[in-house]
Amino acid sequence: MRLDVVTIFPEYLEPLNVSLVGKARARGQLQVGVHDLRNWTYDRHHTVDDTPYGGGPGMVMKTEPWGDALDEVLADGYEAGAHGPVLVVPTPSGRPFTQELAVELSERPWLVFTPARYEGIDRRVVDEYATRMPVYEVSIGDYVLAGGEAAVLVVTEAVARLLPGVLGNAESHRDDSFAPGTMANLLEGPVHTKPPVWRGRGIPEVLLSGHHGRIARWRRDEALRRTTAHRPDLIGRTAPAAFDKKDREMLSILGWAPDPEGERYGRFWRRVEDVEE
Ligand code: JBE
Repeated sequence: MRLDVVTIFPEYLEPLNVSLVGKARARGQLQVGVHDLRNWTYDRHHTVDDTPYGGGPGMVMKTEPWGDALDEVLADGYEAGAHGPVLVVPTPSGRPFTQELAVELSERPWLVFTPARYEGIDRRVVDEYATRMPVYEVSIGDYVLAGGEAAVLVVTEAVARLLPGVLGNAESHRDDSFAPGTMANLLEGPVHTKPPVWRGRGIPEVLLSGHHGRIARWRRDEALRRTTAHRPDLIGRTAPAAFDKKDREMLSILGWAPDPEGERYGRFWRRVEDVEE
């Protein structure tokens, strides 16, 4: 896979040299180009932003540097043999970046990222490149960052670990929380390792029992416990068929029941205390 990032803060992308992504690069599984947007400014002050039409606070990133940068980065990539680029635009007004989208992007041969500072990029830039390639406007969460660079790091790491051979163990994806599929998407429960006692704290006995069936059940129950506590939305929208009898027992203990009323709009479970409202 080839990655290009155009940014006014190339040094912000230094983490791409480290850890999993850095190793994938070193092994040649990932080609990364980081490009300084200001290389495509021609005035003394290397201006990349201007005041918004229609008024309002903040500044908007200008069309010309982005257009010239993207034209050159794309031309150089094609020249180097890359093909099938998609544009990935991190923005708080994008669609949510999910594991499903990470899988989709990991299947593309070439990602071009355009992280913006200020109030974002002049709309005409996205509209222009959308006529030439798929454009994904993505948000990594409902909070406001100072710019899209951190989101590029997030998306890159989520995508890179899915590339063939990067993680080593192909099994490790199937169990990922949020892995797409028909199974219930549950958060993973607690994990433990040696020593067996630390500051007076032991290990749940079942994990030392060697009884694989009971261990799997305990892990499933802990996953249900954690998911109901932290992500009730994930439980609510899980089809009843994704839970077995023991799951239902545990859900009942945790105060969850089937919601026949909600089924019409994809809410299959509700908290029992919500009943008498
Ligand atoms: O999620 N994002 O991609 C963002 C980009 C820029 C600013 N805030 C964000 N949340």
